[in-house]
Amino acid sequence: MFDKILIANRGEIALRVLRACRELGIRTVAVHSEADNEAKYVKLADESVCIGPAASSQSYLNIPRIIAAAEVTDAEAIHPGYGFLSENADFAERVESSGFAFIGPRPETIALMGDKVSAKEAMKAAGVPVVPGSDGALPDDPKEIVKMARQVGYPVIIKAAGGGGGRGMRVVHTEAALISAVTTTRTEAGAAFGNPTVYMEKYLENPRHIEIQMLADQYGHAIYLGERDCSMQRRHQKVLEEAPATGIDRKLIAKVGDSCVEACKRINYRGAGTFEFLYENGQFFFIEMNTRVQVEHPVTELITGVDIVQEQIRIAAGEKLRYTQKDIVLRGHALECRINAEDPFKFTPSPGKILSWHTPGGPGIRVDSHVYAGYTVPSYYDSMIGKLIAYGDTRDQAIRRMRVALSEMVVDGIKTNIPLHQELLIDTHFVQGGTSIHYLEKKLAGQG
Ligand code: MV4
Repeated sequence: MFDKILIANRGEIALRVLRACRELGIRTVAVHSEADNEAKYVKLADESVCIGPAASSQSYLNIPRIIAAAEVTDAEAIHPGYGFLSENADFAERVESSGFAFIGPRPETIALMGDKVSAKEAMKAAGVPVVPGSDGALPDDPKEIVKMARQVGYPVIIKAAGGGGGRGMRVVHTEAALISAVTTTRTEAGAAFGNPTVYMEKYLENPRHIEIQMLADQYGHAIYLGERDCSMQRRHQKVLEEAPATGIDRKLIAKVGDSCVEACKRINYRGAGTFEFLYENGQFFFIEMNTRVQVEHPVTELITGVDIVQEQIRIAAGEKLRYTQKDIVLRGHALECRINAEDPFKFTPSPGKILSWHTPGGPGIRVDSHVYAGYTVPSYYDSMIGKLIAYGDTRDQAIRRMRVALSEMVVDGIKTNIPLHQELLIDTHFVQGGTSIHYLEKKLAGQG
């Protein structure tokens, strides 16, 4: 096992990784920007290194500084968390070529999955169900593109190979709009991602966003840890996640999960990863794979009993998976509310000093947060200040526990989205379960 790990991230995930390290008896190095000098997890870490000014581009995205910090502290491995450099193949490559272990997949795997065209091809070849579409990059010839769209059937969606997470895509409803949409998406993709490659898919009008959590070791073993429903989102920002997904045939999930296991084995996947699917009319369609630990990993931890961050570390250290698929038994239900420093209905950021902070507790409640009374939420980074996670034997019990937890939670000094969560937790459609990716935006627009 590693002696010392450098945590190349900030906020709640830095603290989450720190806790996993401590439990494993691993020393920690926190790297931080000038804006995060006072963060408590920085003081909790065994060592800390300031890697630059507040702007992420000069600190949390500054590859040479992070590698230099690992060198001067003699760390053995680097955990990238989520966001920032976590899915940057060049970073993973430079971490490994500098002699450190990257706690994540091989750089080539990150690059393969970063290109959404090659990711989809790899998954299709492995037997994972994918959205019908162009089967690769779109050709230049407009006539061929028109022909493809007729075969796929309108509406179609044009997506950038270098995009993902909702960036670089355009829905097309008619043949008249097709070619200009392709041209615009190409131009924007070239400018935004340095890659003008685009592809086409059938546009699914009202799907749910279901994702499957994977773990794979370096010896050809892979397992899936069930699924999460992340449909409750606004502008591609998830708001509330849960596991398992309600109302989906468990046999179908097992079949899709098995195909994900097969895919991980084929691409020689290493570490934790997530297969993102759209689910509509009883069918799963792969869209993207995430090669990092995700914000919402705790809901999976609660229903499986697996510590995903510890497993990431064990895998990177060269240990064999400690679980086989039959060890993974889903039990109960978990919900996660992302707590953001923002106006609950206007969504404008609300950074500033937290004057009081009281977190809920009791059976089945978990709070993952780095903040405390007196902490100032910096304006430089995303607005998430913590995650409130509720577990119950049933979804109904998890919902009840979450309602109580939200009512106990006190955050003074800044605005938070807690009032939005309180509304959602009594929303009849949410309580019923199975709402689509468009539900929250429609509700907020007054059509819910
Ligand atoms: C789609 C889609 C409908 N049909 N692809 C958005 C984020 C990126 N990961 C893929 N996205 C979508 N791809 C097809 N063929 C609808 C979305 C989409 C979406 C997906 C997941 C979660 C939220 C979303 C919000 C809007 C659109």
